[in-house]
Amino acid sequence: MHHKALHPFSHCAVYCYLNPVCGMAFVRGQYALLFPNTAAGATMSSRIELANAIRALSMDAVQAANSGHPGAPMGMADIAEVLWNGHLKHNPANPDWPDRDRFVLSNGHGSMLIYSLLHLTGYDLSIGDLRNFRQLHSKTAGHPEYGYAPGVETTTGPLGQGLANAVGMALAEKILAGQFNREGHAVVDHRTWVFLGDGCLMEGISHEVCSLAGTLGLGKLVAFYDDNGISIDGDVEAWFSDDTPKRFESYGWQVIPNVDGHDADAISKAIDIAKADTDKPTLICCKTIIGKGSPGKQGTESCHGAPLGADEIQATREALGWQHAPFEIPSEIYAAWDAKAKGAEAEQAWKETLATYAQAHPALAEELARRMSGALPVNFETDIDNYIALCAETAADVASRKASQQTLNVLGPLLPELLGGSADLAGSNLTLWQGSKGVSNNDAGGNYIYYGVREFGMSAIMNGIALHKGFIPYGATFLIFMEYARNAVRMAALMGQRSIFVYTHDSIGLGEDGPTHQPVEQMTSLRSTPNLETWRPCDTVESAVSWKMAVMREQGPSALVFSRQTLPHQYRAGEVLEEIERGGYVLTPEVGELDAIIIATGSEVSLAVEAAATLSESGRGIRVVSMPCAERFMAQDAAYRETVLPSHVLARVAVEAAHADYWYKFVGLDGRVIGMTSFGESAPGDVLMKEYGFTVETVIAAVEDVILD
Ligand SMILES: Cc1ncc(C[n+]2csc(CCOP(=O)(O)OP(=O)(O)O)c2C)c(N)n1
Ligand SMILES: [Mg+2]
Repeated sequence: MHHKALHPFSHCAVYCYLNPVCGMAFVRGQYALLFPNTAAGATMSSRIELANAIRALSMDAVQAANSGHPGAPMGMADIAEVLWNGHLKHNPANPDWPDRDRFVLSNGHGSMLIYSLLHLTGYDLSIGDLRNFRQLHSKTAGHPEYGYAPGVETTTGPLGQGLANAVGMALAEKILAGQFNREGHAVVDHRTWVFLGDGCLMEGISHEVCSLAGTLGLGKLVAFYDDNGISIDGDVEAWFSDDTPKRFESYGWQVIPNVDGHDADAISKAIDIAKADTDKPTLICCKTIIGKGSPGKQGTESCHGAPLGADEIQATREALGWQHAPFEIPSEIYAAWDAKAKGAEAEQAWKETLATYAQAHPALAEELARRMSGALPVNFETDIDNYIALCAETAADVASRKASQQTLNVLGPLLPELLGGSADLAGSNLTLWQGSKGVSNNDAGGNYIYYGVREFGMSAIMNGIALHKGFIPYGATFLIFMEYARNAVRMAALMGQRSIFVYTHDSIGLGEDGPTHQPVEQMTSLRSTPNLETWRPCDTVESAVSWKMAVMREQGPSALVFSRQTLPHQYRAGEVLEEIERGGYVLTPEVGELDAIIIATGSEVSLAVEAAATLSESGRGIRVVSMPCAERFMAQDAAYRETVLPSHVLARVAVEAAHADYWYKFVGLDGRVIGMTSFGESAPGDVLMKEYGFTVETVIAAVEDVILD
């Protein structure tokens, strides 16, 4: 073992480090080479000691919680130390500074790594917060949760998705820079750094997003692969033997292989190489030892996801030469980690760049501020309301996917923040509007991403774009392939991000493509996701309203579900237009006494209206409730819901060409649901609709039935 001087990251110190090439036990004192008299008069700590602070906090917090993952933070501590102390552009006092670098811990199980970093560098995350690791209502949740601890840029834990979010962030940076930077004014200029493990690389989504990141040349994305050869079941050789460097080279990435992830000098050099290439994303492959520092457990899966145990922690303290009590960090170590002054300086420098930009391009500067704040243009609501009124007046019969595209043609010019896309179904999803312009490697000035056939990747990238801010992403596929993207939709909802998921070909009504393509249970799945709003509009008016609601919903995602087939326009009294926003409303009032209620959505609304008309000719008082967004309806006050669905009227029928079960909470067990309970078939759509009972006659019969009950 030897020491050597590193190029210093601060002007007054020479750092020492150890070059551990193996997992040998460490002898106390080996790292404790201190420089007692620096210019500042403080004792400077060695890089290893700084990294050991992460190791100690991580093992002690996991031990205190009696739950968690010490292995990854201990294994990546040296990499994190070099990145955070030497390269990361951030300001602990202002985690929302728009031009900060983004840091993503895609191997989110190593959450104590990011909590340690945030605490040590001076974010508002106290030692008490660290002591509370994994406890109810603490900021330090088991996996990093967006919105809990300041500085956590995205929720991670579902492996591979953090990496996808990071790709989205880097893509957002590139496009925003393309839209706003001007000669001599780089107001958008930051990097995205992501840590990931074997698990992230085994997950299929890593292929989807890294392939796209290479194609689009996201040169300011830098990924660190924690190549420790271990995952939960043990040595990965038996289930993960890819040549990762070759894999990433073939994606068009710059790959830096074989970096000793415990050698600060080597890591820093690799980062310099990564930064120098802004044409390609970079993967730095770091050989590391999981749980490094724990003499009895390092290098094995035993330290992946369980506390080390009191005895092993004691042995680790001795091996590391870390004599401090749990959660006790010496002041000189705090001082060496403290990034507040450096961060304030960096933000100040950016503010000066911004001020010069604002002088040269005042309108752009104002628009950039608006975009980053997420606020909509002041006239947005009036403009879209005018369009909704126009749809009502025009009364066109069109497929709702087409109605969506017509709405986009209105929204596009109003909202330059819309960043569209489709997973290779632009012509079917109808997501291109007249002003859509593709983003490419060489031209980042566009507003539309051709995601290719990558539904999961697209959706998680959209979340990264939304988290980055500056854009409202929308991305589309067939409703059935929402399934491929399911967990990213869930993560958008969990994080409260304004991602707009557009799903067309919404039922058996799509016809000939058959049961593989016909959604049945997907609506239920979407509707049961907390904080997601799912719209299934019935005509041009409801389609435009659904877009308006999705755009205006700042704290969560929306799924907009559109038909392949043409849907007739529905006539409404003028004042009813506003009630569409409540998610459910009386589309057709009953004539006379209210005998029964038909609830319908999307393509089945017209069946309900026709059935009600026929029934009212025979003297029945039938009300049709259109319910394009059941979640939003359920969120209305009880009085409104009572006016739409009076509780004394139990004669109720629901009609929707999706899974029947969802509707029993609205119609009651004595009600009738005309819905799907099986897969569909391959046949023309209108034939299938008849085959599965979506006809006026069936609806009439069901209503007669419930009235008689
Ligand atoms: C999508 C997903 N599947 C499974 C898990 C459960 N899980 C958490 S960590 C892990 C192993 C990850 O291995 P690696 O990335 O090599 O982490 P290391 O053990 O090296 O820290 C698994 C299977 C998860 N978090 N996310
Ligand atoms: Mg691993």
